[in-house]
Amino acid sequence: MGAAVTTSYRAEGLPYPQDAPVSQALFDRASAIVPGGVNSPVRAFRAVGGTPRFMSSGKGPWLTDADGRRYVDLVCSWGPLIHGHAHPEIVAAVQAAAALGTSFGTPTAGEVDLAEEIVRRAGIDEVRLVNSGTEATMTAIRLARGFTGRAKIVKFAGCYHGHVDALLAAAGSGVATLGLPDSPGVTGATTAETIVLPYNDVAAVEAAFATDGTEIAAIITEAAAGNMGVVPPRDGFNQRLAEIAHANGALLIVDEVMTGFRVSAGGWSGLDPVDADLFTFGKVMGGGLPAAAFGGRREIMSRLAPAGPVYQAGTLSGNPLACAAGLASLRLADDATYKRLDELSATVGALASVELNKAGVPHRLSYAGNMFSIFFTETEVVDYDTAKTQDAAAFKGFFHEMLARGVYLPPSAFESWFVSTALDDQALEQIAAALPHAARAAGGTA
Ligand code: HOZ
Repeated sequence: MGAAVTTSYRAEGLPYPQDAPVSQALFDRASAIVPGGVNSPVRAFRAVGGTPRFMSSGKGPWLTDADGRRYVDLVCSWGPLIHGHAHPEIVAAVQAAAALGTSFGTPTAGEVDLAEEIVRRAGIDEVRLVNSGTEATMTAIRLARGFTGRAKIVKFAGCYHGHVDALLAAAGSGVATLGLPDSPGVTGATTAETIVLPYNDVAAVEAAFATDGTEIAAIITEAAAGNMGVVPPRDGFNQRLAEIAHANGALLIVDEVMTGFRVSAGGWSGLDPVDADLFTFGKVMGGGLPAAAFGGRREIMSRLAPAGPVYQAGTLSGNPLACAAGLASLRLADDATYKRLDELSATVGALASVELNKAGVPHRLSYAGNMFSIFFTETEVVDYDTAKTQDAAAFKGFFHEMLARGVYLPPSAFESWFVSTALDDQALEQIAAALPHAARAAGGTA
């Protein structure tokens, strides 16, 4: 579908029109045949209203939509694109792999290369490659149950671990965005074995283990929560979880799908070491293609089929294109990359906070490494209940003013913002120019 090139609006300093006719036409077509018009809920803009933008291309820090409008991208495909869009080395790696064949259903050298890179960075014994974060957490739980011979799982309210049935209880991300209590289709029997506790609350974990300790297979936690907005673990929280789990014969699963290889070479656990038994990974390790993984101690991983009896499989697991993209992305991610991501996220967050303060808008800027989000609330955010104190209307106004001025933010107050090293001066200037308008809109005075 042809797109009218309307970037001149931005060149003249004018906001983009609120309607997006080409995206709207695509959304109408999609809505006729795809539930809600999208293949993953948050991108449908339900929490902020308006027409979801259908993107046609990305280059460096920029996204271009089907209406020909250009945006600075602060979503980065929900985290994977730490080097920005269409990085030449990642594109070349994918092209070279594609030219050799897209899938073989056999082991390949690329899988071994990627697995070695992950194991080295994460400091784990073994890893298994899968296709999505959901698969990774689903299997990690199955493995923890198979290893311990126990059924119950502890998770934290507002943490999201993909759409695994047992973990769709008080979940973050799209479940939080849409304000769903839980998901129909997940049976009570399934979630009866899930104990949901408040995030960052060690006493609640101790109490749960005092009651159910001999039945709990594992605690699963996001390494740093990023699906109720960004809420870092309190100092020592993750390691205390490991101690409580181990004292009771249970395992700790640390979900690094969002943080892994994004916030440091070794993920959140590279910044905040933890004696976890299993880790889950995704996003950055796939370089923008579908790839994820779980791994950990050999004693546990060796229970996985075909080495052991706990079953897991996947036709496209370790796909050659995904492995090539992931490996290229990880090999590009050196100390300078992480330093730059930290600097850029600090810059963007500070720019936003200054403008919100000028506009008199109460907010909390919350970081976990280079992931961050802004909560429109006066309350300190430490868990899901406090995350929910934010003013949804303020976020909506802020979001749409940023969008109109060429900055693409996550269309939900319950998601992280993500930066890439591709953010250059021009992109930062566009963000800086948009923020005063967005801050006033958040205060209802645009
Ligand atoms: N689960 C992702 C956000 N944490 C994807 C959201 C979407 O695309 O709907």
